[in-house]
Amino acid sequence: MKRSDFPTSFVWGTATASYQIEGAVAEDGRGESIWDTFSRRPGAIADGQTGDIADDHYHRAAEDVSVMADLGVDAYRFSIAWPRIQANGTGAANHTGLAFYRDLAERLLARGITPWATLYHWDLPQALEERGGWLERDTAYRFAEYSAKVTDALGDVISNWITLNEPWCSSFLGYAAGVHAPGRQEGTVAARAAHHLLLGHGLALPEIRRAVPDANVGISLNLYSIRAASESPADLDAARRIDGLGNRFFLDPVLRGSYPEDVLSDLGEGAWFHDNAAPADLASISAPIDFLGINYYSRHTLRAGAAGTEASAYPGSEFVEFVDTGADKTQMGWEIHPDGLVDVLEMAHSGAPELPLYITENGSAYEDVVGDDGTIDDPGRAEYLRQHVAACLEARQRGLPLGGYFVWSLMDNFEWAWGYSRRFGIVHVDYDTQVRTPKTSARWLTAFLAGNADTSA
Ligand code: IFM
Repeated sequence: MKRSDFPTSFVWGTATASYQIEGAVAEDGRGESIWDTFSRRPGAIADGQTGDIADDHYHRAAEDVSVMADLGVDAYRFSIAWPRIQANGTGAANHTGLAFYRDLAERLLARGITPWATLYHWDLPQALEERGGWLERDTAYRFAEYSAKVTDALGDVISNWITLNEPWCSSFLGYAAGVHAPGRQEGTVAARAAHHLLLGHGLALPEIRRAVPDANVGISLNLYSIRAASESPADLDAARRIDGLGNRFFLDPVLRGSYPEDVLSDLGEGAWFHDNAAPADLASISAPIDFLGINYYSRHTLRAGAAGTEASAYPGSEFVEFVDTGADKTQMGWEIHPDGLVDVLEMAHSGAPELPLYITENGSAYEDVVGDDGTIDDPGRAEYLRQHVAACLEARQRGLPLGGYFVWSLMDNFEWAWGYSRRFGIVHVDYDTQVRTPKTSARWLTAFLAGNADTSA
């Protein structure tokens, strides 16, 4: 496998998100986000840490752009912190916040790296959460207003825009399981948060297109390859439910303009959606996008089981069991199935045959060891990366319209409820010194991008 097996237009990038790397949470007019609040809740974060400093990227953006230039990537996907732009989620834009992202974009462009900006990667202004957060329809309008301000200000230096990152996480992990900010356990009502997130995406689209005439706009969904553990009707139904809530509940409204009826019925939310998710909402949500971003990490194998006792990320389907198939896992406990990447591309492609697809995240956490000489050899992550790049090639050879691949993540960072105990970076971050060191996986990527054939298989 060589880079030249892919078209020259194929985009090779790395990805991060604001709260996970920036730090500087109280600087230059940034307001509080739901993650600032949630990370201070006792027991919410595995290692009791916050994103207060994280990778200190806010002060080290120039260095981080140089790290990327040395890697040889074409593109960088980062997110814009809403509370840096509007401290309380409404009102005039904070020019200092905008200036930070303009400076970042200009530095990237100067090094030949194309910026891809995500408008919402989970850091909702806390003030909006206090008004009901994503359970309130008004938050969708606030998001569209914020998106307009950002794209009006930065559309001359950034043309690639992603509205939302992984709305399943924002809604079901945030408002049902309660393991992500804002940490609420509202059961099936979390589906309403999903609708308001998607409505925000739909309302933001025309704003972005107005502000950036050459915009390339999409949304990033976390999709899973789903299998039933057996052909038994109960196991097939378990797979249908998780595929429904995790994949189709987001793909269908965006690509087809409707919510899957079976999922609304599993959730018992049909009446609310009938009364509140109007045809006009669905027309906005399904307005044409230029690409679909897919974040792919793993496959789920499902069977019917006993109801769990913890608040579920799949409300209405608490009796479904995730089966350990014995496949190798990353440190997250996520099974490694590179062929699942092809499955999710096929799934998205079947719903929208003309739509370009991008893997906007893919990566792995491993327990890294810093060698005596300061190097970090991460064969597990390097192999995960190689296998998933090979899956991208397989997808293209099957004719799937895959236009690019972004590694999650450029560098180790705050892994949400896991704090700093999980490292996804291909570049190591020493949190005491903030020194960045490319790992073996990064060196593999650099060699691959430089055109060296991969011989490690
Ligand atoms: O770190 C996250 C990222 O913010 C969203 N997608 C999954 C990654 C790994 O958990």
